[in-house]
Amino acid sequence: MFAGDCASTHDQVLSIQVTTHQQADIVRNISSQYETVLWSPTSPEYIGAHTEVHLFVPANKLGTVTDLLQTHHLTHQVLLDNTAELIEMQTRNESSDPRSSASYYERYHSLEDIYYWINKTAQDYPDMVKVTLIGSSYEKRPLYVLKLSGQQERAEKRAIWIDCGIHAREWISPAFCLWFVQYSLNFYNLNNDITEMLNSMDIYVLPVMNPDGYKYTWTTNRMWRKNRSLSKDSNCVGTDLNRNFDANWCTKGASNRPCDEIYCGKFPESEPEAEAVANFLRSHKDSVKLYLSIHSYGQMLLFPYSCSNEEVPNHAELFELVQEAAMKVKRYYRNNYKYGASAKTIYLAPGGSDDWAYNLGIHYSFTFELEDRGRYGFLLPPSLISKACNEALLALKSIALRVIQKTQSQP
Ligand code: 9B3
Ligand code: ZN
Ligand code: ZN
Repeated sequence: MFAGDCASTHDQVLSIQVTTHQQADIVRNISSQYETVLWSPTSPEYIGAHTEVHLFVPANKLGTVTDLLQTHHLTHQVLLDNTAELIEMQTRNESSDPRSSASYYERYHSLEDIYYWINKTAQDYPDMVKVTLIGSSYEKRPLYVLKLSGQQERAEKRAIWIDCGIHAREWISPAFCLWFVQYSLNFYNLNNDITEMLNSMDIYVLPVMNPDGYKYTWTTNRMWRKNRSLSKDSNCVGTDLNRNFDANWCTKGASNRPCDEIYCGKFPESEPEAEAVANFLRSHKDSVKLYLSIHSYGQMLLFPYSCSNEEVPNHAELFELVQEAAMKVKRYYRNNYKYGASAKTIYLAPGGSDDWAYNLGIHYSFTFELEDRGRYGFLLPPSLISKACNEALLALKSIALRVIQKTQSQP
């Protein structure tokens, strides 16, 4: 059944330890061939000496790839040998389950189901939830934002923005948005933190910013990252929405080649999904005090800049906020989140929504990278959703409550 020590009948995800620049070249090369999918880092150009690389390799290419690794003295471990099984686990019982049970939030949901959920949630909580259409995707799917409000009416309330699902394959991200909305609605007037948050701020939640890509990960390719827009002069599909914002757009850390995972698009906000979010934030920039974008994986609390090695003027303040949040996550969930300015903590990358929002004037701007820490990568089993969401929720509350204090005197 097994031909040779490393061969497998399954697709695998390998963890490869790169230690030299020459090895980095080799792995960059491998990762752009053999039908592999780079899981971490996001793009071959982020692979340097001393990088741990996570690479999805289809079964029929495993022999070739592992031979190459061996030839160049690259050590690797098999991170996952059961990707098909994990994908099956993530999509099991989806449509048949009741849509209101508690376990609803401990499963992943199809796009159709999420649209249904948005509608149902607005109906069930008419006093607290308003749904707004902020635009539509490339394939004309609606982009709905839920506005959560507590019962204390105020004329010009401050606000928080949270978007999930910029990247299609990061399924824990939309799951978190659903989790967060449900938690907020259930615990308003029961949990002090959430009550204070909703009394001081409106919270805008965009559960799936990239619905076309998300749909595609359910039907065709679980590892898809970008949106699904077509390019005129290329057969490759999709723009990386987190490279399409107007923040040092398409400089180092993004690509102008439509076939790449970090393709920046034709021009800033060329993609309807990015444009819709940018338009909404531009028209709410005076009220929105806190911007939050949810991604996975890697467990990090990041803040601007990503698009430059420069420190933002309130770097120290932002650093304190993520440090405190990470400390709480460590204390309550015994989990280590990395934290810091993006360019130094993850990689230099332009065109991201958080940097753009910061430059717009939203000076509390963050990207969360949720679990997994590498064991399952994008294929985090449903049984681990609750832990991933609870710790992110704790970090979110910690930061939001601080921002509420800090912006108190302002309108
Ligand atoms: C990238 C950028 Cl460009 C940003 N501004 N903030 C965070 C990131 C990291 C995510 C990405 O888009 O690569 C991680 Se999936
Ligand atoms: Zn992402
Ligand atoms: Zn990520």
